Amino acid sequence: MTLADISSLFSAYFNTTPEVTSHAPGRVNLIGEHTDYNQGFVFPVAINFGTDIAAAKRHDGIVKVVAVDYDNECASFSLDNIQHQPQPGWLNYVKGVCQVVKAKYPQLGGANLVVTGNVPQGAGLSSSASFEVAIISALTQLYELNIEGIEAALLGQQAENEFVGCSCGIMDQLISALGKHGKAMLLDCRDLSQRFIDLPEDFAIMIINSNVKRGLVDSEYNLRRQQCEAAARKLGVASLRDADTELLEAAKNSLSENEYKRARHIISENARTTAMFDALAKGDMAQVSQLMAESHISMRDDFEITVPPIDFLVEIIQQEIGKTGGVRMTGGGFGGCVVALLPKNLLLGVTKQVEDKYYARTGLKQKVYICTTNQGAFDENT
Ligand code: GAF
Repeated sequence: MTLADISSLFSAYFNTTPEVTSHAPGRVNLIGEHTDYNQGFVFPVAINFGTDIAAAKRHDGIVKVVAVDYDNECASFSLDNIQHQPQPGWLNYVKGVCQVVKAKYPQLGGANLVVTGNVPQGAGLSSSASFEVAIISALTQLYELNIEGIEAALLGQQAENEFVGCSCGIMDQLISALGKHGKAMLLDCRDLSQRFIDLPEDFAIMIINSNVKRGLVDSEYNLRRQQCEAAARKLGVASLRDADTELLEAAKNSLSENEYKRARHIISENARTTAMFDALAKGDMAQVSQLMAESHISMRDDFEITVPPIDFLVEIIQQEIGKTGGVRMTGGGFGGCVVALLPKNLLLGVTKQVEDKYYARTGLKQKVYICTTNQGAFDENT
């Protein structure tokens, strides 16, 4: 959506022009899954799907929001009395963000907000983080809150952990805040330092939504987190970031089978994620292909977060691209999307193979997005 579009939507609802607009992107993670809350490494890219907000101040301490994509549903609440809504929905994200921002910046006042977005929801492309970061960006501009990228990401994560109720890590909010055009980010989730690497120009990022209806995502996600934390405790380390294969094998008998497998995924995935940065730096696409393939197998067999239609999508695409590019499931798991990094000239062939085979086997209709990269809402070039 262009700035003019979101501004005119705002004018239509509130009969006045907005004072600020914000945009925060969704993301696709190329490798490094479930490593963020284990203080490890992730490798996401900010994409050309995101959330747009137009906003203006109010002087009565009320936040009023129009959600364009939910039939223009409108809701309002007072900053002095923010109550969690029992039924899940978009409003808790706004309330959660306002609560954590207000706690740190008491000068935050009321606002009128119009919100719209195009990140596919429930697909593992971070529609929630993009929403949180877009709200934080709008409030930061409106009230000149001196919030920068890392703080914005931490506030978004805090809102999601403490108010919405999902124990997510920091990856999604941080890439939505600080992603850079044309680049993937190697993020160290322990100290939040970032290294950026150019993506090869003749390669495309293809995302295929499996359209598997995701069930139990939050409970399975939180369970994986608990299993990782239990494994770290038994290994005597602060987080699985500090464990290695030798330590894991030596302590194997003290871990349950699941704890052992979860830890093995995290240890091997951290190594693959840093290796991915080096492989891209060298332009070694055969190595990229290998690392992404191993990551998928580890998510399937050790972390057990893939589902058969997703495994099948990966198989179809892998056969088509061979060692020229990589493919794996991306995001939290249990459905959602597959990501492929592949030469642009293979896009048509891969799309055709997926169209020919996926529905016939699974009865599900995939959706293909050819993505471009984007910059984060708090990137200095924004
Ligand atoms: C979800 C979470 F929000 C992230 O923090 C991350 O753990 C991811 O799943 C899995 O890598 O997107």
